[in-house]
Amino acid sequence: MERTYLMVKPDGVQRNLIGEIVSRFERKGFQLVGAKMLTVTKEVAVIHYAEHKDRPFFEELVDFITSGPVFAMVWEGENVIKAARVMMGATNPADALPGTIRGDYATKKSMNVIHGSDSLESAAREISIFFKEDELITYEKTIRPWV
Ligand code: RTP
Ligand code: MG
Repeated sequence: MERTYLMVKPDGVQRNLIGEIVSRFERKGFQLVGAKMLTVTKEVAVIHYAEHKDRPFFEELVDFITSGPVFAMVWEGENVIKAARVMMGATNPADALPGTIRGDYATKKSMNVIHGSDSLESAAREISIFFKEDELITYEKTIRPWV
């Protein structure tokens, strides 16, 4: 079953959006298999955002993601990587449709509330950066056939 790495960014934690965000993915029918609060270190931020290291906004991005606690999660489900990206909305909240997380809760590209893996490869990479295998729980839900 496919897994993705989602993270409520420091702005989302400060604005008390953890519950709202978790709730959206629960109600959609995805399964939370790992979650924790943590503060991202500069070293981890540089690894996590390595693909952006030559972009002009890289320093601002690292400063922001390390500026306060985040809520790190692994979610499991059918096509969860793509579906979570759709539920998050466009990177720039000005382009994010109402009904998406960024469309409903963000105005700035630099503070867009949530991160989500963008491919199978990045999901595997990011999950391994933030979670040990024994922190991820696989379990059966009896209501699964209904969702
Ligand atoms: P994320 O990685 O956070 O899920 O966001 P994303 O895939 O939608 O966007 P990505 O291109 O990976 O960019 C990572 C984060 O960098 C910030 N950003 N700032 N100032 C800018 O032009 C700019 N471009 C990107 C955003 O916070 C974005 O989420
Ligand atoms: Mg990205």
